[in-house]
Amino acid sequence: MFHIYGNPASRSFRIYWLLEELNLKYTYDPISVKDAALPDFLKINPNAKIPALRDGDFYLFESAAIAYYICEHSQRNSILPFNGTRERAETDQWMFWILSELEQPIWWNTKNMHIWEDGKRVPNFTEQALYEFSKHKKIVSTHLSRRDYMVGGSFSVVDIYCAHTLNWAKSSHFLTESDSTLLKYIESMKSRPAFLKAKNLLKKT
Ligand SMILES: N[C@@H](CCC(=O)N[C@@H](CS)C(=O)NCC(=O)O)C(=O)O
Repeated sequence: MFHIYGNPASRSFRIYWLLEELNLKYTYDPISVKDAALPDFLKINPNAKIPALRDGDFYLFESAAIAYYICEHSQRNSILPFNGTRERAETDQWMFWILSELEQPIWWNTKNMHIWEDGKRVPNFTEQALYEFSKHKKIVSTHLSRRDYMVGGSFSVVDIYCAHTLNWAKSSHFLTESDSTLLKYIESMKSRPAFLKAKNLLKKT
């Protein structure tokens, strides 16, 4: 059984959504972003960040590493294509791109707007973040204008990461009505039963 430390208003949601897609059992161990800095949690993730996973006496941090670990356990090629295939290489390409490119301007903007204390904030930072994001937005929008899913012809772990990140961009006002391809994609991913199940389940806790 997987134990997931986190909370739904964070990147942890990606993991709950994945577990629901795979119909795997897990426990939800709620921890706030603030409490992630407490000494007991630092033993689990020295970065003071969520999510983190426990599987027996094994601990893991970094949401994508956690997602891959869970996918590998499921042995389901459609959610994470098997190693050595071209689809797997494309999966890795998009996963690394989402985390290192697409997500970063949104994340740094969130830090600047909501996380850092007043003295640390950089004026007009949103403008720079939007500029960077708009370059990435074009790439993903062009890609999705020709297909329903990020890789291959079916839903995979990349769609969880991409839709979650784009939805974060939307709530940060980084998307406008003219981003119809991306907005349509987000809505389609959010209508998946597993997404709704994760959302409802976590609402109750
Ligand atoms: N690259 C990490 C990022 C984790 C992360 O930054 N999580 C946020 C919540 S979504 C957090 O715990 N932030 C606390 C902080 O930055 O102090 C991952 O994908 O797991």
